[in-house]
Amino acid sequence: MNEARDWIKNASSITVLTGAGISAESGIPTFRGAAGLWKQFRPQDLATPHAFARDPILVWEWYDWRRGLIKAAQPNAAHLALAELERRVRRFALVTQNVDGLHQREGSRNVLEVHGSIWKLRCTACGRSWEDQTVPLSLPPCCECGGMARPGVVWFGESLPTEIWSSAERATLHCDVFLVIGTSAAVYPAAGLIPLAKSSGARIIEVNTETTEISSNVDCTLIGPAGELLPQLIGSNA
Ligand code: BJW
Ligand code: ZN
Repeated sequence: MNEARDWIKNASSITVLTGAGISAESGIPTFRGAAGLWKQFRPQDLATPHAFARDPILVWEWYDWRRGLIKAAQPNAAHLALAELERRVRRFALVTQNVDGLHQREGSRNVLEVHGSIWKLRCTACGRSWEDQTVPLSLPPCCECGGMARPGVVWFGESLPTEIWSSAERATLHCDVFLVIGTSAAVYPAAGLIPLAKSSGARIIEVNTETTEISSNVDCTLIGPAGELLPQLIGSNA
């Protein structure tokens, strides 16, 4: 912990990759693991373009339920620690796989949402995208063309938003410290940022409640809840 804290203190450029685990202490379920969403629901029924084409109502019901959980949740100490870190470091980027928007709610600014946002809707006919925070959602048709809206998230088999992904890769290539927080690092291409950071010479620090497939390839793994460890690591509770 002390050594990792020094790497952070001395870094002038930090990039962070977060996953569902950082929002777990806010009461938002993760995807994998014993209490994960994929234990209860099959990803192929809910998180693919094919699933939406087959049963858009079912998919929307699931997203509407998750929007309700997220809206009622509050960012936790880990989100706060990262927002504080951003204010202290010269160059900072927060690459998140999360669609919940909790980083922004806690004040993080340079957030790259590589899997989209649950608060965005996109027209399946004309591609127009808009924000909608209502819960429950009344699912209005597109006001330009009347087409059906879909959640503005990235499903399996879909490409990541090009510009945002390029920014994430650039931030990964040019950082001194790369923090990996609350992700199983099982989903690509996001997980591929970790070896990319390593090959460009960054120190990699992982924070997770358990070891993951990347733990043996990082410089330091801190085991424990992000809401407890991040304030200590970043010195925001000192
Ligand atoms: C705590 C904690 C606490 C708990 N504190 N820690 C290369 C190799 C193999 C496969 C592929 C590959 N390239 C592409 C693929 C296919 C696929 C993929 O990766 N599949 C793998 C699963 C095998 N990838 C894709 O399809 C991607 N698209 C793509 O590659 O496009 C190119 C292409 C186009 C066309 C054809 C082919 C290729 C898109 C992936 C989209 C993922 N979408 C989802 C849903 C988003 C919308 C929604 O939210 O509904 O994104 S799936 C889900 O997984 C979600 C997450 O962002 C993502 C990652 O999960 P995450 O965040 O890591 O969460 P968990 O639950 O896995 O882990 C939580 C962790 O937290 C655990 O480790 C806990 O221990 C820890 N934890 N509490 C700290 N308190
Ligand atoms: Zn439209």
